[in-house]
Amino acid sequence: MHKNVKLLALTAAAGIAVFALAQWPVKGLFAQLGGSSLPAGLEAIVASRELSPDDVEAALKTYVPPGSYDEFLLFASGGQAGNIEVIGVPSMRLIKNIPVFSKDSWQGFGIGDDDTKRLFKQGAAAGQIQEWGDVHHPALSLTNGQYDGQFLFANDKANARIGVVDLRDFKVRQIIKNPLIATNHCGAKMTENSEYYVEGAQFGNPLPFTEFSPMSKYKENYRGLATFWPFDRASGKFVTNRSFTIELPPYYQDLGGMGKKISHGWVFINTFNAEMATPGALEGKPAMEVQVSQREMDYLHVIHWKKAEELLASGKLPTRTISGMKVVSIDQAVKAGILYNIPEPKSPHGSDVTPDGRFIVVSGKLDPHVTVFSFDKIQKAIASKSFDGKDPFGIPIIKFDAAVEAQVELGLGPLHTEFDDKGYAYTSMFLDSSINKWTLEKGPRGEKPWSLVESLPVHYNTGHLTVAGGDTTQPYGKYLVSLNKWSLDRALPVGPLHPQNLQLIDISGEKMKLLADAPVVGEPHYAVMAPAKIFKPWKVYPEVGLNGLTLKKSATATAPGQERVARNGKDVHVYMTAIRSRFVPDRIDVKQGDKVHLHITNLDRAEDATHGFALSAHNINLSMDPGLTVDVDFVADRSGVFPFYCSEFCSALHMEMMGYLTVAKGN
Ligand code: RUQ
Ligand code: CUA
Repeated sequence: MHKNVKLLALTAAAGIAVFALAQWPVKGLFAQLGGSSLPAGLEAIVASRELSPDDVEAALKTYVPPGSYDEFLLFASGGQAGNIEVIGVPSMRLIKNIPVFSKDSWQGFGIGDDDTKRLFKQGAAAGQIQEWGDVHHPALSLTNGQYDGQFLFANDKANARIGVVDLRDFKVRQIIKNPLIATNHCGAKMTENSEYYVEGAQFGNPLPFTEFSPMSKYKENYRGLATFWPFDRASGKFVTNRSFTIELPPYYQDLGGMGKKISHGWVFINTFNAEMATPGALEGKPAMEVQVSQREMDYLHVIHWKKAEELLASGKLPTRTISGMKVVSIDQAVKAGILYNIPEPKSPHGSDVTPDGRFIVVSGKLDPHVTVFSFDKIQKAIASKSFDGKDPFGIPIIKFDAAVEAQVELGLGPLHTEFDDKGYAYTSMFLDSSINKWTLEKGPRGEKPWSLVESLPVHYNTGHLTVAGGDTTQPYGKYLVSLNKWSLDRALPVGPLHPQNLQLIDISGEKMKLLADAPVVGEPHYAVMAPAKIFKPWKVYPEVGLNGLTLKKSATATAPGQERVARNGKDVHVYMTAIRSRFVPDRIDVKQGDKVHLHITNLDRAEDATHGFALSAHNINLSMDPGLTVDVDFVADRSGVFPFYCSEFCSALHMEMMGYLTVAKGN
């Protein structure tokens, strides 16, 4: 189909291409088109590259000319790479890597500097510093349920941690560790006004997880939970001592949908392993995947966090303190009417709330339907006590029929759903490898309600998808990105470990259209997409001598002319400045065994004038953006002569931006 496409035919077939060409600010070119054909030069390119009309249309839609900007920013989780990748849409070009839990020597993150050490210490798990993370679910801060462009949050599934990224400089400001659980999977991310980040446990464990209990006591002693971490916009930090936790059964809490508008104040967290299976392959137990898929139904936890917050504030909800965390027991939560279950089919993953807050869409990977629950019906069921008994922990089970609004047959392996600006829903189909578009209660083009409209194949095995603003109260629509688990033949072969593959899909028209493949590194579990214009990052730091973690004037900032070396016994403090293209001082002479404290201030005020500080044989590389003061401590434990140099090519005389650390033999 790519053979010898005649551009005359293309004109008719791809009116959009011509329309897009008409948008080009190249008047001459459009005139040459004459409404019927492309100029010979373009025709030759199309022919020699064997492009189809569809290819040409996709190319035009994704092309961002040199010097121009993308319309959207995509924040894609880097999975086990522990980072977030910032990608421009529609070009799908990588713009930035944000290291969150893992080191990144480009940004001098975790390569010796004191700030990352402090940050990693906050995020220590069971007393041990973790130098990586498994980032699954990025979330943007919200105001009235819409992205406000201020903060980005990322969870670390492996260690039940959350990182806060400040979008003024796209850097991590805080890492918090939930001391009760070993792993998380992010119940529902941010509430409508970023009041709370809701963290759901993943795998059951004793509370806290650092307390041993034998697996044979799983039902008795293991638990799950949802922790509500209050976020304070002014400081840009979680106020950890004001968090509260609702204890949950040791089913595996999975993804969650956050109430919006009328359902604000509620969260809907699905679970799997209502079987409460435990592993034991060597004792002859079936594999976990078999044990955990026994039941037809798991449970969706329905939690009224707003009421919990009110009751806690007025002292009417008893709590106990475990590992410094305020915990509401399951019994108390049930008694207070803040915790219910609804049966949900089968191996559920996505739990997604429609932009109007009225419906919760659950995707059960082993059920060919998505199940749509009505918030209104849930409220009525609670009020009229339409329960089907209780689960083994005493949590009332809302009758499935009383809560369900629709079940939409979509195909195999529905996983996650988001919404556009027109009233369509889109579900990623893991087994079918497709994006399926369907209608909610009203078909925007007169289609049947609650019905499949279109299925677009993706390559391959899509996990999550993201629509621009697709988890907010006002989606932007326009683009959808499918985050595929397998890439197989989609990229040039580069060895047995394949890249992961993002696919950009245009959803602005009547039919979905695949525009581009974009291989990435790290498992992309989820991504959020927002218009670039809502972000207002700094070009340089607002003043000189700021500490990168506190954004306050650093106690070790050094003004020009104040550079010095101050010795105090074995402690040698070096107050250094960096400016194109020199370090002052540029020689540091110490004795073996001295403890060296470098404090380097980048005095440059020019945009993009970042300096690096690479020190040979000491595992140190710093990065000082214009205005920052960066500190590093190390023991000069080996004698020798160690050059240091700027590792960021900052000027014509960048190669000369260097110095020496000399370490004389001690006695
Ligand atoms: S998850 S696909 Cu956290 Cu869905 Cu990975
Ligand atoms: Cu500073 Cu290169």
